[in-house]
Amino acid sequence: MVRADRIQNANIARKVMSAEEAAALIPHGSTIGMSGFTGSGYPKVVPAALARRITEANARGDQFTVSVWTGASTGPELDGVLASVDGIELRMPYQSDPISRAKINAGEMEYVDVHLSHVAQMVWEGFFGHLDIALVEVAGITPEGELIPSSSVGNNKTWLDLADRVILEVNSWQPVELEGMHDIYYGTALPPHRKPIPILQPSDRIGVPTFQCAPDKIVAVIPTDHPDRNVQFKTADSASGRIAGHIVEFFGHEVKLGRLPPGLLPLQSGVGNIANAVLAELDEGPFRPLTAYTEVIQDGMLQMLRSGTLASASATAFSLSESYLEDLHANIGFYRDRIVLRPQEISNHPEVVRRLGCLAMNGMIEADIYGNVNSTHIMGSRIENGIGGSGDFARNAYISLFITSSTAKDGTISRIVPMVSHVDHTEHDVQVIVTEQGVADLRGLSPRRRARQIIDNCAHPDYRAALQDYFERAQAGAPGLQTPHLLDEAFSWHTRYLQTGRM
Ligand code: 0RQ
Repeated sequence: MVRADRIQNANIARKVMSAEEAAALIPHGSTIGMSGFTGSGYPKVVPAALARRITEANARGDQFTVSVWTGASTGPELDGVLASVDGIELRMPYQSDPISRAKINAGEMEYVDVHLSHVAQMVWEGFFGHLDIALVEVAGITPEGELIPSSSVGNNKTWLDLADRVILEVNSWQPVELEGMHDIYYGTALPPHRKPIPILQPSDRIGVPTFQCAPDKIVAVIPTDHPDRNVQFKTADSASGRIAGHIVEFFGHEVKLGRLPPGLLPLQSGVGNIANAVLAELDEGPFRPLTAYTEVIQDGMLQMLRSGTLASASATAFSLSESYLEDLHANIGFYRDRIVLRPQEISNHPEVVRRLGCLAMNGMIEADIYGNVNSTHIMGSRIENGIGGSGDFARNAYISLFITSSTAKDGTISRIVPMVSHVDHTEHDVQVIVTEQGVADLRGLSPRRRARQIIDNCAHPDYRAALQDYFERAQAGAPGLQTPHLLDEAFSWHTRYLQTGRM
């Protein structure tokens, strides 16, 4: 139910209008900073009204596009509706929407794929140009005119600070008890004025619970009651279960050697089925008490907070299935004491990730025999999603793991290849690779020793001999033996797949 009492400031309440009226305030060519991160906290009604306006303009023969910046991925009511009317000229910094993906890969939408911790500073530096409008979902507005964040923080602080004009969607579907869960840090600055970010534990609070916004910048307020997009998790398959088992065993080994404490170090976990299976296994495992300094709170983390395995979690957003969303809303007080949601420049900040010593676990498209990782591109050219926060965490983690099944597309693709078709994480940022086959611990190894570990421990048996053969012939025929490659053959696995449907 749309609740007018969520807007407690009389001056701001006077700006309530319909989504259509708000969309009419957005001209062609605008750059809009929108809220939203992994399907939570994105504006739900103004983008659709804007899409209708774009359709009408196009029918009249007028051009109408906007540039859209967000925290990360959003939902069909934002990316989907705007992409389907060819309304987005440029998109950054991350997307996972099927329509947007198709438009980008057809060359019809410009896409800038950015490390998520870099976005705010790049916008402050002015690299991306001027921000005209902030379109931000909030959970409420206090009598003093402060904005209560909703289910993600993302880049909202930056959008609200920098935009000329602000449009707010006040969503009464979001629990009002979210107030107090957020920690909005106003201490960032550009060099040479930066100070240390004083987070020493994942649960530390260093900011304030609300966004500040100059009231005269707010030009429109739209009450809504629309739910966030849910994610659907498949039940863990046997590959995910085996990967999870390998990771728990690996951590156990590190604890035994005294290289990790019994409660491990703050976890960062990507989203998806494998990540959820890993969290479920950790929930059963011997490590206590765990903490998380991550980007997104997913089902597995709520489960671990409930069971007490996880003491606290820091992130910038939620990404939950329907049943866990219900659990969050029903027990919001319990979770508010244990979860801190921060701006993504802080949740993913390299300084903090390095200081806390995060254990980073991210998915990948493919890795090569020397440990370079491709997280973003299919067959070297087609974007899947984007680098997201994987680089923020991988380079700065205490231990950086990349986890995947060893094949894709029913075994027709090996995710271990001679040379990756696109590089997101270089061999220098990839310390451990885990597939259902096993673990390649690459720390301290030279490239040729890495190759043996990766081929022997991680490649699927169907592809292992061919990788071994390539590696041996490369050592015989390459122009050097530090990282031996046969350049005319290095991408032959990808070209064979494109030509025959099998690597
Ligand atoms: O396509 O569904 O059409 O079959 O790519 O692959 O196996 O479902 O992989 O869900 O684990 O995601 C890297 C995309 C992995 C993700 C990536 C095809 C495959 C399928 C997806 P279909 P899977 P996952 C913090 C960190 C970057 C962002 C990030 C990602 C589709 O992990 O976006 O890490 N990472 N953020 O069939 C051809 C290959 C392929 C392939 C997979 N080698 N060749 N197609 N596919 N491998 C994130 C947070 O904390 C939020």
